[in-house]
Amino acid sequence: MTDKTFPPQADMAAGAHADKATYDRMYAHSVSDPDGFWGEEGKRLDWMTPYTKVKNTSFAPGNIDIRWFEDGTLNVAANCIDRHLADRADQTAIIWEPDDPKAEAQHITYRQLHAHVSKMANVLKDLGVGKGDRVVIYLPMIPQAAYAMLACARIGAIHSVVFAGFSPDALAARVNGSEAKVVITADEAPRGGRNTPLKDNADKAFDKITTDTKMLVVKRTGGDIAMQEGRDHWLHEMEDTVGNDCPPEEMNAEDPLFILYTSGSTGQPKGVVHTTGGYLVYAAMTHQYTFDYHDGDVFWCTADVGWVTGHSYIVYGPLANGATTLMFEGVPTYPDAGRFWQVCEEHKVNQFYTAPTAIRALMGKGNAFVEKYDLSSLKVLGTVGEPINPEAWNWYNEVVGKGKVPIVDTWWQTETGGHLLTPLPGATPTKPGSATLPFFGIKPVVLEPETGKEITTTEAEGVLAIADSWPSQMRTIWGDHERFEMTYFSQYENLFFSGDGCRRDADGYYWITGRVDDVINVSGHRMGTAEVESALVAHKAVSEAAVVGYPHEIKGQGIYAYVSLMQGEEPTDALRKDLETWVRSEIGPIAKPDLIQFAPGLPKTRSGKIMRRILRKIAENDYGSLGDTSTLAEPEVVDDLIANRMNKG
Ligand code: 6R9
Repeated sequence: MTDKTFPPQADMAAGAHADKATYDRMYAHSVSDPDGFWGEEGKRLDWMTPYTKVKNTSFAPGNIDIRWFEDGTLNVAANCIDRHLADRADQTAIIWEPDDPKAEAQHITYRQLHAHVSKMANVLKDLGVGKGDRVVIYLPMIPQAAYAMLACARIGAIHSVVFAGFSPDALAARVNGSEAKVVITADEAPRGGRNTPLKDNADKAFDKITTDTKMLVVKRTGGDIAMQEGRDHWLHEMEDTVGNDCPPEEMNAEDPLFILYTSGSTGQPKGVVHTTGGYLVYAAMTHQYTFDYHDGDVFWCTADVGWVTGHSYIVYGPLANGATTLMFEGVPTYPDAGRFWQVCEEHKVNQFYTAPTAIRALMGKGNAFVEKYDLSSLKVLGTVGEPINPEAWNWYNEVVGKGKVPIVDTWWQTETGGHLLTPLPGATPTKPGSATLPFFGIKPVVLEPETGKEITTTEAEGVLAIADSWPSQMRTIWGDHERFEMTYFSQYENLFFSGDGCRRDADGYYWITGRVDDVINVSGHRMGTAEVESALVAHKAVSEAAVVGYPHEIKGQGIYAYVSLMQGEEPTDALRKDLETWVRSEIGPIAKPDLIQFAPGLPKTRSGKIMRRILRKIAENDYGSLGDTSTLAEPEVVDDLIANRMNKG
């Protein structure tokens, strides 16, 4: 089978940062001489002390040690703001589009950004935050979220952004885990015409927060909230008491910049740690090349700053490049399914970056919502978060891009900091559904899952690992370097294991086939099945639970939960609703199971291990291939599971 390919258009290639020849030459250089290549690329930043060492990394068992530019010093906020003031103080840094389409957008210049960030940095200092301290940011998509991240960077504090859709319990766990000195939140978070009581949620979290932590509150809506004397402070009141000047702290390239919690296959979410120099070099470089960003362009990434995509491609990459970055508070379908395209028209967006789940949802609403708007400013369309199915790719290409705008399907992870597999708009012929080729410096390898042997033929199918370090690789798991090694380096020696399956075709193109571990991808959000299970079993009616993913038309994957009840509990619809609400409140709305099946027993091996393979097959409606069930302790439970499955499609 030959896949349809879409070569870059000649005019795009001519004006692009990289055409095919440039990509080939730079890629070859990047992997044959990483020190030389990244030594040059590092100069895209302003250093306080220039580095003399570039790469010093080890994937060796027992000694996972990753350092880039290790003797250089710099400040991320100075690189994202101060150094642009000479040339572009009055250029818009952030366009903020509020949830309410009738409310006016804000244009924040680099000069204004400098003032806002400096003030917030001084407020944080007044609250006792210093270099190396942690600050949790629990904010909606408002400019203050970016100010807060940059304010931390400015004073050398480590931020940990918690998605505003997470529950009080999830917030408390992250505050406790990082022993944060301050939580920055807002009174309320408007989204899709409704206000979430964010400060109330934070208050609930504080009931479970065991550290000595203060709260800094942004006034977003002016809604009625309670402030606790001594603990809670209004940002605007404190800003009246501090000066405008806050010199950027000198940071080592390997000082942590942020922690971001993400789900894994076992246990509770882990705090991924990114550091200062390498992260920013790579975020800036990928933003420039992957999106072919040029001075004066308006760039819009629709992710939330609570995810890594928002960190690297709303805040750090674009601002390091002196770009204009758009920040959107709302949702794709409010007031209607034309909202994205209306914003693209209004702000003449040049690069638009979103998730396949949003594309699929909008595709289902019909083309009229797109066709109403003038999208002629678009130059590059991007996707991220999950595999994009060819139907959605084609719709994005034909209906949104009118067949003229290159699509970049970017594969990467919280752990990788920036794009690892992606086309470059002027260089790479694309194929719908493929993340195509490695970015500069990335050496992907495909392994046989069982043996770990590298498959060296061009065509290959197996699991995806990366053979060498790149500057924005995560450095450790907060407080648990051993778990870092166990999670990413213990499966296959001397390689970083991605957790994804993939296929490499005859042209050397990579096709991600999805997670091979117990992580499911719901609307582009990572969810560990273990997390949902532990929330379910925390309910008094539940004795045991097993969670798997199943194919879902819009979300990519849905959450399917098999639940066994305590003696005497009745499997009613009311209980099912109650369990849904329970999981929402334990983790957040994104973790709510789509389907809950009450199961008198779960399929287990004689040693008591739940056979997830079988549960997955049943959820997928694929029992022809259940495989060998003879090793089960009670083979008959499978018949009951099949007879009562919820997914009747
Ligand atoms: C950036 C981000 C990472 C997981 C990753 C993979 C999936 C991301 C993808 C993709 C296919 C793409 N994923 N991009 N799968 N094609 N273009 O999403 O980070 O939230 O950590 O998720 O998402 O399974 O392993 P994160």
